[in-house]
Amino acid sequence: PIARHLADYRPYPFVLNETRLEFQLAPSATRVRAELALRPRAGLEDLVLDGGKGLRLISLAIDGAAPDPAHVSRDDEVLTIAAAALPDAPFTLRTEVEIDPSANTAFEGLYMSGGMFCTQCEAEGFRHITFYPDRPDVMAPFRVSIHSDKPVLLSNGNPVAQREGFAEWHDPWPKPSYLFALVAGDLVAISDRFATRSGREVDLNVWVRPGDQDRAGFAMESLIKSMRWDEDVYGREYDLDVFNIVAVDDFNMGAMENKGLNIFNSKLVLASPETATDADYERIEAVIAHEYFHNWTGNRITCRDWFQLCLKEGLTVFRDQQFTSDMRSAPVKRIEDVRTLRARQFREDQGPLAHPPRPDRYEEINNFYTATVYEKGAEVIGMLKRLVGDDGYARALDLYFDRHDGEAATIEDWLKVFEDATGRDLAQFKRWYTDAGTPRLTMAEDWDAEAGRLRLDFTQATAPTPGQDDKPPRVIPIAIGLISPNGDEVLPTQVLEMTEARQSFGFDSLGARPVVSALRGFSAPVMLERLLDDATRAFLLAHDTDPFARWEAGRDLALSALVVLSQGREAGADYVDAIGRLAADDGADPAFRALCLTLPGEEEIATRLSEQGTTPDPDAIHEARDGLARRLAEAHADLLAGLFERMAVAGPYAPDAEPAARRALRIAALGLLNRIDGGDRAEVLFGTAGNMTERMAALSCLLRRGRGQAALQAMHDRFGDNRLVMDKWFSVQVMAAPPAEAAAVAHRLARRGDFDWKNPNRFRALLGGLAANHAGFHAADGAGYDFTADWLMKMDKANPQIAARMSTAFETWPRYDATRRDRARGALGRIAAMAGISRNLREMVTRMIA
Ligand code: B3K
Ligand code: ZN
Repeated sequence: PIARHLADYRPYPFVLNETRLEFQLAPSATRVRAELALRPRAGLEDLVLDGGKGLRLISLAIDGAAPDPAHVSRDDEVLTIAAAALPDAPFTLRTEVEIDPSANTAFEGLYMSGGMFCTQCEAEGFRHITFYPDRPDVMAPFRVSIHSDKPVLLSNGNPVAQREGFAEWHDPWPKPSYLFALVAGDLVAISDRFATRSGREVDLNVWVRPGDQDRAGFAMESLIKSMRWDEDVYGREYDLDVFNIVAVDDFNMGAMENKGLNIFNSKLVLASPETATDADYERIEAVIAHEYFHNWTGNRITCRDWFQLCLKEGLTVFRDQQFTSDMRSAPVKRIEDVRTLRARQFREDQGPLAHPPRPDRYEEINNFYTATVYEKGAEVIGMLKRLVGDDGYARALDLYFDRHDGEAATIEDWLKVFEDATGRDLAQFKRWYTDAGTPRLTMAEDWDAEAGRLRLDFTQATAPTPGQDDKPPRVIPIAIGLISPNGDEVLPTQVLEMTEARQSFGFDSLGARPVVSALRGFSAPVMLERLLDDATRAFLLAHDTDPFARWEAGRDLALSALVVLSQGREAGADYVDAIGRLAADDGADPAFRALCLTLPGEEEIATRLSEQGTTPDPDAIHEARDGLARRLAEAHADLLAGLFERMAVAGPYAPDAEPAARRALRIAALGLLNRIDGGDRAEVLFGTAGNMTERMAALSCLLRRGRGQAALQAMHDRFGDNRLVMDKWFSVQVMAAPPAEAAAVAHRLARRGDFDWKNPNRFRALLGGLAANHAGFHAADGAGYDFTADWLMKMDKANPQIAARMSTAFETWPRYDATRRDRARGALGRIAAMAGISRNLREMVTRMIA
């Protein structure tokens, strides 16, 4: 295995002034002619171009002449032209290759989806299209011409010429190859216009397959909101005459920010009330924004190398989170983000795949598009903003855009703009980028009643992670508030800056002993440990002025009860009472109440147990959670039934935050009531719901009561030809299956003719659905592990990126009991021993069993 190391970076020895590409598209024999204007950077060296086995080289010329074949060599990864065959002056390299998009099942490079040509080049897909210095620090303007009989021909930048069978595009903004895109297909657009604040008129198009236009309007609205927001909040304007978005059905991830031509997984574009849930709408809005925001944070300023990936991803996630907070409810968004962070990133950080936001070694870069790079990358920026303040942040960002526009930058460059703009030394802060692992922060209180003085004693420690044993202390911003026993806030939020392994902070002139509201807004991505009794947690759930801390108090109450219950002892009375009071509080935002009424998931309970040094038992956790949910329902049956009725939204569906919040609370109530009404309410709701949000919720409830068959059939009859709805249909059956049957249900579904497994969405629906069924995936007989391993091995031959990504279902295996560990290790061992395993999957499995 060949690892790449951050320390080995050196600039490319040639400067690329311009890239010209000409495509002659044909499904199994596409011709690509490339013309690169190059010049040696300093001393003349060999010219090494990336390009794999899939490129059939037709011709090669330097300044119009074929080089001596003795000076040209190829292996599986690169084409090398010896320095002896190059002029020590600017020159033109011309190549022509033939490629086979129809055979490209990895969906990397140029491939076909539903009869259309499309591309995915990040991170290293461009090398499957032509020979090229396929690295982000080599940037050039592109001129692209396309010959094809498809009616719509798109590439990056502005259109230069369009006629039947031909189009030419010019992108004046120098860009790396990973931002290249091409689309050719039978597509229709919904179109609009946007005038930037300096007066540029931009044509906006969302391209979809004929028949899908009526589901593209929300994506367009989201795009326009994003463009305006980036001008208003970051002062960033769009810089081309057109902005195109294309929806494709076969796509390895969510979407891609190619310059001026964003390509999206159709599930993140297409939405109608009948087919998409509130969560889908919120996600579409966020991802449209995310990709659009990349135009500045990613495209105008890109990454020097792939180790710096979080430079663009962490920042762009942070920006899309700010955007959603502004469009919807900021407190609810913060709570949702923390839930995702804990479920995905803390999980990653505590297992064999832990790595820092800026890794310094990888074998396959596609394995590092992770929750740590994205979500923790965003958290780190949130901390930076908290430490330097809003003004400092704004000045640093302005300086970043001024100083690095047009460049390929590093995390060092990023931190330097903050240092220069604010005068702050960020040497210690940098550890958040270079060190893996989630710090464990403990807080103890010392109350001096005589003096009216409270002292908070903190310690921080981070457990070793693979390859990093030593974890020096980090800067941790700890937001604190103090609440008096009568519920009034006596000290509004203050940020304590912890820099040492142990540190104390004092608060004077207090009349009575206050209750401490700690880590408000989740001010740092740490695990906070403090001794707190249930009565105090219930007090915070009732009185905390910080919505995150308030929600967190309820979650802690629930988790502490669930931990005890899963160990066969009695607990939960305080929790049941406190939640009843909150549910009845009509002054509180329905979305917030919905979050509080949702019990922590089984995975989260397992994580809490293993953080406490206990081996989680998935079956016991499943029962404990079920039992507590039932008790909540029994204790508050009337209240919940009232909420279920009152939160019904009258009138036509709108995906806005306010009606979505009401539906969320209604569904949370339904989920609990479903445990005591035998599924009757769900059945009525399934039959009458006028939107997919409630229909899916009802279906899931029915399946959990073992009476979903008629509903499944009805849904299939109505939506059988809608791929996105059928993905939901596949996944809900596995997710809602009783744990002991989950693998068998998955197995049965996988044998269906419409289990089109090469489609990443369909594959994820089934395999991801199983992984999300905690006790089902971790069934003690190993059926979940074996089913997953078999499919990963099959998928690896077609699409290594998807196989590698889905293998993370196994990443927590070391924390379970010996029986499960043996079976999981056996399944992983089988994968590792597979002949012809991809670099992607091999790296993942090797790290997991190391
Ligand atoms: N930058 C792309 C992700 C590319 C993933 C390549 N395996 C989407 C995004 O983060 O916006
Ligand atoms: Zn991104």
